[in-house]
Amino acid sequence: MKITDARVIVSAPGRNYVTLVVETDDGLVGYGDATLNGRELAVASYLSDHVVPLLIGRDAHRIEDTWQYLYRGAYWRRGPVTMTAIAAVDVALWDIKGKAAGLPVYQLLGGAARDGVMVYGHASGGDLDGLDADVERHLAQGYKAIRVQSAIPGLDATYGIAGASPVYEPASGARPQEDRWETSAYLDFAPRLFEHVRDRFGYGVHLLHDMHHRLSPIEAARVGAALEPYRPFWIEDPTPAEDQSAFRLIRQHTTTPLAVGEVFNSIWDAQQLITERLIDYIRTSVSHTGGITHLRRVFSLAELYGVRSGSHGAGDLSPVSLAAALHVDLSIPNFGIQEYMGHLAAAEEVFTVGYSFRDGYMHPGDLPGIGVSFDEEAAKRFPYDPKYLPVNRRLDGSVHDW
Ligand code: KDG
Ligand code: MG
Repeated sequence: MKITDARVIVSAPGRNYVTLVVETDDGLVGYGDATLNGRELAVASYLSDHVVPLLIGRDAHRIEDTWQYLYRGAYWRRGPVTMTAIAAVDVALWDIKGKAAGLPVYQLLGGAARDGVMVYGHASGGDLDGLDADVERHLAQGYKAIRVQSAIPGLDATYGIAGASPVYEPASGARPQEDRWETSAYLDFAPRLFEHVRDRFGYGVHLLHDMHHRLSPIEAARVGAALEPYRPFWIEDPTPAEDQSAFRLIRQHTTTPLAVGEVFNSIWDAQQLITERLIDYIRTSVSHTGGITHLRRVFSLAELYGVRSGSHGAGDLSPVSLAAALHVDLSIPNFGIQEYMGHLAAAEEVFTVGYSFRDGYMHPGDLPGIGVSFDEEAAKRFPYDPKYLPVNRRLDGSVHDW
């Protein structure tokens, strides 16, 4: 089965998505997600200019060979642009293989290892009362696990607060929005946030929290220890993620479970974290970590060391990526949890999905392949809308991790 055509469509149904469409001489079409928030056109060019010409004429069934060819064959390795591009090709080929076999991709990955995939939703508030209302909304929808974020008193703009939009979207504007950060304000506030939510809702729901790379190792250690009585499911990205050794210090001081990985793009980014058991959950995403083929490799390494999966699933991953993640989640032995933010209504005009949510669990569905279709004509109604992720500055004006 030969690849006859591949093209990249950049559209903005509610937000920007980069979608790869791959066609074969058997008449099958596969879809991959190549979205890299705020840097969309870099991946679109990598694919259109450098990868698509290599795909034409290749055997669509040879997924591993194509992965190796694009990864090793480029000589230049890793990096979010390269690995997001490879991911889009990989997922499109798994989609085609599933369609050729008449089976959902999770069946090709060994079949269901569980009945459903526990997901966590995002609750946030401009203050703790606002957060309460959002937690209540999620509980009413059946969520068993909820990420809790609140604006921090004294700081104007804080990561993770949805505002009026039903789906949190940090990217905006023709220039990056500038947020303000002061670590001491956060260190005092985080335990109060957890105390408040546990007092109000008890211990029957899993609570998660994202620190978004802002703390030093010893600051993260202090918050992790302070949060122990409130039993977080995890604290996410406590420190800038490039420094794997930082987690050793955090680990020495707290039993609060640690999660990291949404900005990783290769197994090498997590090698030390996994093999030294410095984390509890690896959050690599299917779209930024080389697709299903490489994500499974990361999770298999993690399985050996008792580390569980917790895949990134923000709204900037298109429905194609969310579906691909669900197929992996359903089939691996060391699944932990899946992030689920959902997508804006406009995305439903372009993507038709086979996955479902019920009572806190998701299932990828049983359509052949990945189970998401993409309407290229509808996508034309939503032209690309360039946006940037915010930049973070400390109160003294210096740039801080966002
Ligand atoms: O594009 C950046 C977002 O994906 C990220 O800020 C979301 O941290 C995030 C999360 O955990 O969903
Ligand atoms: Mg995060």
